[in-house]
Amino acid sequence: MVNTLPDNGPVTSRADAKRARLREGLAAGPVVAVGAHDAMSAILIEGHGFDAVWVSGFGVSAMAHGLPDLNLVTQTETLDATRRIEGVTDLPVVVDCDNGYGGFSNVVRTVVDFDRAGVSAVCIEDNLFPKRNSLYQGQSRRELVDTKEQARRLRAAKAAQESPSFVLIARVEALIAGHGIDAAIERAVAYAEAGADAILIHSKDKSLQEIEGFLARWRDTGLSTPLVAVPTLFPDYTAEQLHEKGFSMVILANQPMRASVQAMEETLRVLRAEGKPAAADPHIAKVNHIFELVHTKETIEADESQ
Ligand code: SPV
Ligand code: MG
Repeated sequence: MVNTLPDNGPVTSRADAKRARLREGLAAGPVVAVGAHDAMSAILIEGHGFDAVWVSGFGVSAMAHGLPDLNLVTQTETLDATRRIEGVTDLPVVVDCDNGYGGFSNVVRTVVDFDRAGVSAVCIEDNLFPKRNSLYQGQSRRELVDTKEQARRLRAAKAAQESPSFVLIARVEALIAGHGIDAAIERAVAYAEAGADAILIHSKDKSLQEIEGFLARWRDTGLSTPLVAVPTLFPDYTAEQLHEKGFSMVILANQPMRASVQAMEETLRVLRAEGKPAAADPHIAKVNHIFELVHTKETIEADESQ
């Protein structure tokens, strides 16, 4: 990343290069994407050598808006957050677009708008609006869009995308909703046949039995659409291990958000207890480090040398 200021253009060549990188990564596997909730988290993810940035709906809801992940953040708010992230990273950006923010036309509009914004991929899930975060363990309604209707939306979205290399990931929530492996396979097949470029199969079964069962059935279908995992609740498997099981992409969706919250809480506790900034200094980033991360010196030099 050599730009001193966020710079999205020219959108085609920059976007095409990132999309090609994502598609090559999916073919070779595993692509490891890490969840960003803002531009700084994307800068840090790139700096630590990961393959892609996941714009986390959970992360943007909680960190940028202080809201629960229940479809409260709108399509345009997600697009704003995405543009800031897209502008500061050379990594492919994969955007969590929830359920496309509504019905058929909302899904189509979402794909067109994010494609035009230059991102490499979006992920559209089959949770009915308003969705519930998949990791939430409390009592909540979990209703899915009818399979045929979701396939219809995905097919139309694929037909509407303007850049051939833009990647549409269809996310199957059947396991999360408790519908079982048969229903998950039926949905995954329907979405792949509708033209999805990858299938995200989400699960909260820590034993991985559900995922293993899905993978065995998926192999039987003979379909070669790449699979994507979000191993938040089966965190003991490495990306390589998940790749061996059949996943082409692994999304570490929320660790930077959780690290940020824990670090801020600890720092605030120390500041409150000790009453002076020096108490926090050993545990926090140096001001100069922040200046460096956002290219402060280069930006001033570019201004003052011309
Ligand atoms: C997100 O990061 O917003 C995701 C992943 O969708 S999860 O929270 O596991 O559903
Ligand atoms: Mg999400």
